[in-house]
Amino acid sequence: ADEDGHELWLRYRQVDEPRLLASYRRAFTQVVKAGDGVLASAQAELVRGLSGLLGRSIGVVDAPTRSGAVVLGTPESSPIVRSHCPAAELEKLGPEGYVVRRARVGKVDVVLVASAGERGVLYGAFHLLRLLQTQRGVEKLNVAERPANPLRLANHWDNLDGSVERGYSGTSIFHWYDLPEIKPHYVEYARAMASVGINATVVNNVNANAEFLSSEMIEKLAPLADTLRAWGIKLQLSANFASPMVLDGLETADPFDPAVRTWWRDKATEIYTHIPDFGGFLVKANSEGQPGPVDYGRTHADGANLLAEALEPHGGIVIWRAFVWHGPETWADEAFETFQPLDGEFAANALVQIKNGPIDFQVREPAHPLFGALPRTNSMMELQVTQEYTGQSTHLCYAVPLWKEVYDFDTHGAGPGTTVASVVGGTAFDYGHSGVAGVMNFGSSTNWTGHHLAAANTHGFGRLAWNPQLSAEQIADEWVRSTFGSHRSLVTVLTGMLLHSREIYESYNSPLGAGFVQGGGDHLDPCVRCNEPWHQSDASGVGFDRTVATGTGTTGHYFPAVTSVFESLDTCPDELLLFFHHVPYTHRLRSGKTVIQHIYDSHFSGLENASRLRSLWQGLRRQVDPRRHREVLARFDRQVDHARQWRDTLVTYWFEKSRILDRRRSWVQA
Ligand code: GCW
Repeated sequence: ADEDGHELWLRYRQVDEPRLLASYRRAFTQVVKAGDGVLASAQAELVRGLSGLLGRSIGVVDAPTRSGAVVLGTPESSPIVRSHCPAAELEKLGPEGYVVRRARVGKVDVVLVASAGERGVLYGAFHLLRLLQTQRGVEKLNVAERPANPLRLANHWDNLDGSVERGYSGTSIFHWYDLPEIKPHYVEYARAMASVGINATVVNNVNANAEFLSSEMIEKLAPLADTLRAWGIKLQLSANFASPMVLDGLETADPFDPAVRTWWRDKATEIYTHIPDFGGFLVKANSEGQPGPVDYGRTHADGANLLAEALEPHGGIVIWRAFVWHGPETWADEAFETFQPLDGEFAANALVQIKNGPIDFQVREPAHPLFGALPRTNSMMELQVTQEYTGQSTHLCYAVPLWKEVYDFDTHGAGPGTTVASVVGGTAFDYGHSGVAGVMNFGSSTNWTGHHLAAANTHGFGRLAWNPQLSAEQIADEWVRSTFGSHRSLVTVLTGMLLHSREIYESYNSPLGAGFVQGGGDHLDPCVRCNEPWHQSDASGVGFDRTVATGTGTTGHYFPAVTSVFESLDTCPDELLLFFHHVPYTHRLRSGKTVIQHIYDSHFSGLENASRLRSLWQGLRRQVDPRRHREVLARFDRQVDHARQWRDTLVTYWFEKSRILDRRRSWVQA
């Protein structure tokens, strides 16, 4: 059958391995009625998933009547859970954690999917289905999980006019003007998000149109919030800081103005009247032209606390973005210098949301120096799922390895071992709120993400947010099997393609941490000359001197153990060399190559590897349905063409700058 990809990784096709199929059919025979709301969603998903995977319809029963019944619930909702799962055990896993295991109930063996909370039941149901999707044995079921990150947030940069900022797969999935009408695809969206553990979503762009907080809009959004709630997802909104002025003609948005404070308090009350579990606000302030507290001589903390105060009585949070900059020279430093001195000044229900690196979602950056440096300020991390600087919807660039590097980065903030994962997971410091946000890549295209393979990033973002310890291999393998099936060679080839894709993109895009070579406003094509302020190439060398000794001092924003690694040429990792140092073109890397030769070689091998990705995909023709195969191949055609453009542009540029010939390819003309 021709496949449009709309089901993403929730395809639930019948298991094609006969012995496994038989064992699954014995292991899962019926689903016991679970309840309403989120429990009903969990039940429906199990019925749908098991029916598909087992290739037979799975019925719902009031009580287990035969072995293989799946019992799902909380101690409140299910007497079987109450009597078979020690409350203390479930409490320990929290309302989002779960157990999946067997138990004997009367004369039958059942499978329990149990949690202290309804969300946990839903996540447990998806876990069970994943086991079958990835063809795991189920003889010994003994799963106990809890999420590492409390907040697992989707950020949509969707505008009121239906456009999506940095969206490469069509227009917004949210049809604002048709609200309160609920489209069927909202439910599919919620299922996809819930399946990887997303528990809140900000539906509008951080460059926020104030209209999203208008009374009319709030009323229209309420049914959308209801739809999301059934899948354990809280609705949140990006708030324009000047809303009191734009919407109600106040003369100021000064956080210290009593009328402004009243306005936000009333607005919060109004929102909670319609959306009782509203998550809260996300704010981009005093950044790239957005209004903010600094306009009134107040600090970012003053601004955040104004909104926090309004949300506090209702249990809401305000997420305040740390992304502020005023030009290439200070770009890597400004967020740190603005926010670090404010540590301890943010309200208990406020968080600072920090991009993974100090620049802007480049293919490689060091971790942001603010991680670990805000011990008294709830912090969370912002990752970009939409591939603004990493090939958009044209290039394959699987970001899970990149994100894992950030999670694993040791900030030394509370001594050695203070990884970013421990900071945003809330265990390193005494945070009341913390977690991870992903700038989403969903749009109106039939397969949601434009490039079929880009959905691996959506999936990977959620899975890592749940558990950053999962390996990139595990996550890629899981996505491939659920999306394309478990054909042996397909799994090996496609998983390998995903895992290498980021380094391939990097090698023809910007090796050695040079960064920011995409030009114009669209950030897709090379514009290496117009970005000289970022990579600082000149006749003498290349790279941005961000050392304390001779440069901008960015290295000094890290904790001393980290500073010393980045500061010295002897210890700075080669892949970040040009991010921290300006070096002569003849500087030798650990490989023995000069920087310029590495730049040349890597652009050539990058293109070769991009073509290799294309031919590997071609080789999967028999294992992938025709439509998806054709559509992905067309993307690879474009990737290869574009990689050639990248290679030619950058190699030419760096030859002109350095006037050093490519040792291997003397055809490069002077
Ligand atoms: O990544 C850059 C983008 C902008 C974006 C901004 C931000 C939403 O180029 O489009 O605006 O950062 O993160 O605020």
